[in-house]
Amino acid sequence: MKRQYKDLFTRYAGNPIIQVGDIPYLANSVFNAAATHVGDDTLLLMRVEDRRGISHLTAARSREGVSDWQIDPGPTLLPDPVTHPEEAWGIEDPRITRIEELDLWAVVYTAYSKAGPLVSLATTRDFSTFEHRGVVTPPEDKDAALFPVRFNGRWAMLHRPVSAFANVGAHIWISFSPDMKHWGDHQVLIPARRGGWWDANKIGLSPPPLQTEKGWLILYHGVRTTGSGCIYRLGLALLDLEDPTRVLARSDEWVFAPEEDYEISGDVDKVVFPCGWVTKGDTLRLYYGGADKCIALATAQVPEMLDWLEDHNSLHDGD
Ligand code: BMA
Repeated sequence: MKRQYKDLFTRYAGNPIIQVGDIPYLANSVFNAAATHVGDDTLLLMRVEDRRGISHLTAARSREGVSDWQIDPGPTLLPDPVTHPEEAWGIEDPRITRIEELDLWAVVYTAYSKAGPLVSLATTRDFSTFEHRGVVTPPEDKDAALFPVRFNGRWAMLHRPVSAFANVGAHIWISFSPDMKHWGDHQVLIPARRGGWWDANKIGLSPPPLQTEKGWLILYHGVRTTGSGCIYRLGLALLDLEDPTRVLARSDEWVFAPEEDYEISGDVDKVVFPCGWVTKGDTLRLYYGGADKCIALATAQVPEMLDWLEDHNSLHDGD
């Protein structure tokens, strides 16, 4: 008999967990935060958009990862347009990967250059000082994150380049590097579907890949264009643990979509946009931007997500 499911994700009743009024200085909005564990704390690296329209990153720490956020008194990581001209119009949407082998965190983010958005890398050991390692892929490219381990000696990164070529769609790619700086062996990993699908034409990675016993669990966003604007929804995929170029599963339906007021209405309406998740045992905490205005939290059970994906695998359906 087919397993029965309720919604995989449960929203925290106190959402949104962080709003612009919680930031200790004036800003326009706070959203799209990366997440990681630092010691016993959960750390969020939040995108804060200032009142010029330029974004920077600010850290928030909490013991339970739900409330009582201690927010840095000023910006934690500012764009550095003097030494990094590609950061002229800000830095956005970070994803954090803990790299045990190097005893550091890699932060991959979108640098908004005058030639368009591109992917940049910084590393840190304490989330107070950062080493800007600079551009890793040229524009237009965003929604990137590193895997925490090497594959046959090389680092791997998921990202979403956009082609100017008409109607080819924007897909999730995978690339490899010996040093995290120089990337090659680029290939399409998960293509956007076409037609009426929820994830037609434009998709992108959401948080970094999560290692599970069945494979690397991927949460990605699909951008559906409608007569009244775009809807950002989320779906799942699974990659082989040893060879992440092998896609084992991809969900047919979306698993999370804008429903609550703080997701439906904001600076950009109908957007749920996670850049981070953390786990404790089987419980997963997903941190996501609501309507480009606030940060919200939802929880899920990893084994249930994997079962659901097995039952909703559309990998071999038509697109
Ligand atoms: C994407 C990114 C996100 C944003 C989303 C909706 O392209 O720029 O930062 O949340 O659009 O506006």
